[in-house]
Amino acid sequence: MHQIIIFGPPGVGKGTQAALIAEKLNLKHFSTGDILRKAVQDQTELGTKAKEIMDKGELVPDDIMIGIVRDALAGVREGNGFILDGFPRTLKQAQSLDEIFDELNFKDVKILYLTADDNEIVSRLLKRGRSDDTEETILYRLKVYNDATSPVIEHYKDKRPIVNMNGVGEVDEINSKVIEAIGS
Ligand code: B4P
Repeated sequence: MHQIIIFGPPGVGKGTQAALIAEKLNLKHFSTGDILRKAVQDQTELGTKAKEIMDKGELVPDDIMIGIVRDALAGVREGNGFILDGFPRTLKQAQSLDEIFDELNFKDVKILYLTADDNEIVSRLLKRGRSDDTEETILYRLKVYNDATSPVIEHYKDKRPIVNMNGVGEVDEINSKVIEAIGS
């Protein structure tokens, strides 16, 4: 069973690659960003709270996100596995996720770590143009990534296998390399 976390800075292509990997390997794709955007669209209580936070480029509180991911993963019982996209984004989320994986007996979790430089990220996200893709918010999201999220990769070093992948290039080429690296 594939147990994959896709990790990297905002706009590196986590959502893009996760969707392709999920399709090719027949995995469940859990994107915390997509879950939040759906809540915004449905105008739920979570959505109203999340929209304001996301539009500023800040992180939704850990407790909320951990609850969402715990529920999502608890539903994975059979099949080819899952790819978790956008989570964890803080050390607290990573520590809680370790506990969730232990509880659910997921023992073969791999990290797929995509990278790209800041100029590439800013230019991609400006082109995408979502409501949280203004230049000011993008730069702030990069700062949040450097301060709060990048330590997560240190947390996983020596603990779980990490597949490093350059996120710059043609989407399909990156995807072929990823599939080769994680195995089918
Ligand atoms: P996310 O939805 O996770 O979005 P992202 O990091 O901005 O994008 P991603 O890396 O998935 O890039 P994509 O494939 O779309 O987060 C949004 C917000 O939700 C966060 O800022 C936060 O507020 C909140 N949130 C989510 N999870 C949270 C958590 N765990 N805790 C707290 N808050 C949380 O690609 C970007 C663009 O690049 C696209 O337009 C794509 O077409 C393009 N692209 C992709 N690959 C390319 C390539 N190889 N070459 C050129 N362009 C490419």
